[in-house]
Amino acid sequence: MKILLINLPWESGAKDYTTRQYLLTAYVKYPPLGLLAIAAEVNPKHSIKLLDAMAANMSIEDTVQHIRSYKPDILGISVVTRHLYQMCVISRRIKEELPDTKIIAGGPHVNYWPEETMRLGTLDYILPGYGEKTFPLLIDTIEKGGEPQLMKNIPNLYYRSSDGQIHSNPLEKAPIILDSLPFPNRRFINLDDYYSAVDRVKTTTLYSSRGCPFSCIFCDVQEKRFHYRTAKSVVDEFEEIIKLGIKEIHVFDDTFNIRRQRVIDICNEILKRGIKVRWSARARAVPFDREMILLMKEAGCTRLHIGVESLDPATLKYMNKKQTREQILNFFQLCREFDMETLAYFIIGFPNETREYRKSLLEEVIKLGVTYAFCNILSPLAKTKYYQSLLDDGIFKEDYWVDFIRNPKKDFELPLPRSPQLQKELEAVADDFHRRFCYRLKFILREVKKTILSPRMLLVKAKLALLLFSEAKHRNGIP
Ligand code: B12
Ligand code: SF4
Repeated sequence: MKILLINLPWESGAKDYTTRQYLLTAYVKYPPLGLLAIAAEVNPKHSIKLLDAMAANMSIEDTVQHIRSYKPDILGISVVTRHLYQMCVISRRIKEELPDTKIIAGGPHVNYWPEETMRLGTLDYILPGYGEKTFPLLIDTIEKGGEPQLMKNIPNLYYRSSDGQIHSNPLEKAPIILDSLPFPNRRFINLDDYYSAVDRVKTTTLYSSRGCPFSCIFCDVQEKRFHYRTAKSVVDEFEEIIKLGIKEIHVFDDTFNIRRQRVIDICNEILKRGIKVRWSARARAVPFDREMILLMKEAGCTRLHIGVESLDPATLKYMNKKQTREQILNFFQLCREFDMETLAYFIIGFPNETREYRKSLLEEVIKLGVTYAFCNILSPLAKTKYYQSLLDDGIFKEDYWVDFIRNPKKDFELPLPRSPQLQKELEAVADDFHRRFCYRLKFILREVKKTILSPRMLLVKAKLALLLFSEAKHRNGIP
């Protein structure tokens, strides 16, 4: 059978104001690990192709044309909530034009809203949860004729019986230790198509764990159990990736260092095998200590990403970050001491945050010695405590996300949770933050030095710098 897996295009997706729109596509293009993971154990007798319409900057129409000319027997779509409209348009068009193609959706949106997604009526199957084992099972069952009674044996599956009724099979909990899952199969993509603006050389991502037990009020990572690979499995994947010619690995976990001992074990395993590769990870400020950073450094870790969010103690408390200002300062102190690069994310726009705080933020960030910094704007994402608080307090009169999820609209935009003037001010602060952070002589010289041997990465960085400049020209400074 011909299977086509797609990552949806950006066009007409729901807008939010978390990250400034012009930065979204310029900064990062990373591989769709979810699609690569579900493809890994599909019987090799089937032909699988992957279309990353987002990375290829394709339009909805281009994507439909591509699917139509490929004529797959099975179309698998990975869906995030913000791309639900694109999913509906594309799957409806394919149902009309290729009625024999079976369409299956999975991914973060489907995991959160399976019933509602099935009710949209454009899909044959919905497969929430981890798809590594269930997707190949569904393919085999469809190949055998796809009778509804056979579908009963596929965990998590939503399907229709012959009378059109929706059925769902019981949800199977994913294992806590993920070593039995295959590694994402990276041969379905061209690794050269992916990069981030902070890379120096050819890089790719891996996940060593999934889920985060914390409950920051703005965050929609719903997977609250921490699932992880053991050190052996993580380092096996490092070795597999190195064989693909990759020189730098970015561990894209929700939070890499939740378990201190696992971090230590991974570093020791890298050292034991004598692996020489640069790597980076997404971390929290706790647990973090001298022994840990020393070992990480020895094992090749060169950069840590951290969601600082705020440097104001009251705001940190309000957002339930479970990370104090002191712990954050200690994190950066250790990173400076051990010459570990950092990429820090900040969020502005929390209630009670003062204008003075925002004005002094950039200066504080520079003092901390942060290597790269992002300033986002607080936005009420679906299923977050922050969004719920806006509903509870009557600031939002309707459940706009639920309306969108039941009836996805083109270019959907949530109403602002604050005055338009304040929103404008926050946008100006974020733009000014990025521009002034990047337009420092020290920063520019360091970036050029780091990337001088990679014309491709120099070009990515130059494009980003131009973008920051042209955006700044549209503004007259912070109101
Ligand atoms: C890596 C990552 C990225 C990377 C790569 C994105 C990509 N295409 O994969 C980058 C930085 C580019 C990115 C961008 C964005 N991301 Co992102 N990202 C992540 C992150 C941290 C890890 C995803 C991952 O690789 N997991 C490991 C893989 C193996 O798991 P998985 O993707 O969930 O896939 C499994 C299942 O979901 C399922 N599955 C997935 N697809 C399919 C398809 C089928 C047919 C089937 C059957 C099953 C299936 O099986 C897979 C294997 O178990 C998650 C957080 C998280 N923990 O999920 C956020 C997350 C997915 N991103 C999110 C968002 C919002 C975005 C953006 C829209 C942000 C923005 N404004 O630009 C964009 C658009 C992304 C897009 N269209 O894919 C949200 C989605 C929330 C939601 N409700 O939908 C998440 C959950 C983070 C969050 N809470 O905010 N992201
Ligand atoms: S922001 Fe980070 S620490 Fe907080 S819940 Fe989300 S993933 Fe976990």
